[in-house]
Amino acid sequence: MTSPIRTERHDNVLVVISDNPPVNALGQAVRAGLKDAIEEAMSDDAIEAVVIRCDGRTFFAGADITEFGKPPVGPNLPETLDAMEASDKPVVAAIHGTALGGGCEVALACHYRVAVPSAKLGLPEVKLGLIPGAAGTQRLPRLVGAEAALPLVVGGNPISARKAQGIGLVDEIVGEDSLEADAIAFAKSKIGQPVPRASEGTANGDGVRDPDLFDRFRASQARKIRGFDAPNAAIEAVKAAGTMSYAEGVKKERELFTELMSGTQSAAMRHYFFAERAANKIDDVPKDTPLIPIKKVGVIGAGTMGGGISMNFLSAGIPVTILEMSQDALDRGTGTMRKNYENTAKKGRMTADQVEQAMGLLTPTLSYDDLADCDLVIEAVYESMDVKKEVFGKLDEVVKQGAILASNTSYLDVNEIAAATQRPGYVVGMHFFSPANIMKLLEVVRGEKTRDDVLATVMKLSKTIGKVAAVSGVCPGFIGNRMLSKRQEQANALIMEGANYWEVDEVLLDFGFPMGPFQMGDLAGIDIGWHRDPSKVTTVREALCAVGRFGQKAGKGFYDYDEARQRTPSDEVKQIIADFAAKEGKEQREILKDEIRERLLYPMVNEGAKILEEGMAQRASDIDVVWINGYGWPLYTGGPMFWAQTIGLDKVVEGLEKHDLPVSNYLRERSAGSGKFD
Ligand code: T1G
Repeated sequence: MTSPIRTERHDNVLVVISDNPPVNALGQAVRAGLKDAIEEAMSDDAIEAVVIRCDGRTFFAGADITEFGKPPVGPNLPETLDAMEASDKPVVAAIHGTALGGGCEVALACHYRVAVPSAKLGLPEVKLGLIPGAAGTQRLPRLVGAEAALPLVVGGNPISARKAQGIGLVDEIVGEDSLEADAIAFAKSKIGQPVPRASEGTANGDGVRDPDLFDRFRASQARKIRGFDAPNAAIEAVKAAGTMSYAEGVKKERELFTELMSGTQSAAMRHYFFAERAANKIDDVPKDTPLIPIKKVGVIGAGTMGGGISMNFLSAGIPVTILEMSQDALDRGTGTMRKNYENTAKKGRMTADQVEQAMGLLTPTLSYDDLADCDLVIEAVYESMDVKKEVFGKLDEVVKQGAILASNTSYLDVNEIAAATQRPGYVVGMHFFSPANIMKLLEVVRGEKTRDDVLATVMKLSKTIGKVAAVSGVCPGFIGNRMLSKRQEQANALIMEGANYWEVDEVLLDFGFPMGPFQMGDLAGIDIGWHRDPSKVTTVREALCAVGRFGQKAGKGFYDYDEARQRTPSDEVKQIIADFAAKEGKEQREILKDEIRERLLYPMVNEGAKILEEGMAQRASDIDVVWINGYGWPLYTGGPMFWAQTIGLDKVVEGLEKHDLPVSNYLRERSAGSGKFD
């Protein structure tokens, strides 16, 4: 098999080129080829400088993640990079695309780095539950200083070539279309000069002067890194660069890396990496299915959902015509969209021009006729089947043939909605999650008659608007809400049986969710949908509303809130629940957190198994993608189905049986078999 690495001589410069699509991952063949090429350059006196570049869309985008978890095969990257750096011949990294992870480490081991303006550089290993493992945590702080290195290593987000130049990671920005020639010229200009090495000295030259830097940084990231192991390890590795010799620092990095690699969090996050990409593929839709061009989108409803949905397309440069029933509602909706954009601009994440650009693509209207030439229309109207059917009936009359008609419904039957039109093949569900311009998840609901090209178009479009899409079949609640209802059922049952509602929330918080159901209820408002009759009390929520406990906005709901909105459990609420239980003749008992956790989470896994068994999800990993992106299931456990496999499906079955909860045949069968869903 030919090596993915080749070399070309340009006078006294050897250009080492990798051609390993799709992203020049540093797999075994690439590492071996790199090693040989570097040895060729070092042993030939006619070669006085080296340029390393990649064919295709990007410079090395990291180690080959598919090799992880398998026995390591040499040569190993760190040794190859140390040998290269030790050379006295200048080695220049010529960067385009995304130099990530091991790719960025290759660049760091080069003596110089040049990049095209559109290039990005980063160390995203923490997003895989790892830290850089080829001396990135040691070279980067020595090159750019610990302060600049920390956000890159601990946050894992890439930076632009210009920003990289600003911190000293990139030496020169070269022509977008003349990378190789400019890199060769740059390399020639360095011949005969002493070569700089990023492994020399310690971070910040003579060590980090600000001893509190690391603790301060850790505190500033507390909310984001809660529960994750890798970010703390990354901070420790960068700290080592400021206090240890390079050799000792690399040893420390290796220890931290190895521990993370063998841990459950990295296995979970590597699973998620591939799960997210798999979710965008539809097994029975050919890859080359022709796509429907989406040049203009219509949105019906300018409320919270309609406005948020519209912003996704506007931000991606796709014009939107938004329809409301009254001018007042239309003005309110478009006003809210502008305010959201302006808030984003205030945080520096958008420029004022970009706000105007986005809003300039918006056409408000009161008339269905203005939707006639849309390629896709998404309704985000009131969750009532009658209303949806009426809307789709009108769309069917007005909108051009061949356009996609999508419903943002969160649980209604998309087949029934499709039947209200003469074009059921063009009807699909696009279930966004509130706030729709922020939440990444998009549940694409495939009707019985939804056409392949409609599905393929919506899946591609989801990437264009920055969403993570997963396909669901038509069933109540699709994937996410169907499993959520099982957790909610148990949460309500638990507090009636005597569990403290704040401990139900704590169990989910401790597990890694952003908040629990009762805290969420207070945030959203206990009085949503309340009939406003305090004398009519048939549920705990009605009882709370009856005494003015509407939630955070009222200073009290399930919890009491102080001015800083800090919550404390309420004896009054505990008593209200106890009274309810007594009225229903329910014996209350002490319920420990282990039982709470099992009864909240195991029924979700069981429902996920039923979803798979019914074919409502293509694969278990799609369910993981839904729950991580739509409901805050902690990424470091890989999602409900991967987590269940990690703790053992047999444990889940046992727990369900212990609490007299249903066990689906599919779950039982998988537990007794491979112990895996997919
Ligand atoms: N290894 C293996 N396959 C990879 C890969 C990788 N590093 N990166 C991408 N792919 C596959 C991906 O699964 C998909 O496959 C195809 O390439 C296109 O990817 C030693 C230990 C580079 C920004 O974390 O962030 O280096 O689905 O759909 O949207 O210290 O891929 O087509 O079959 O994402 O244009 C660190 C991960 C590794 C970078 C391109 N590097 N990749 O995005 O395409 S750990 C990363 C990405 C490491 C060192 C440590 C993105 C991308 P398929 P894609 P994209």
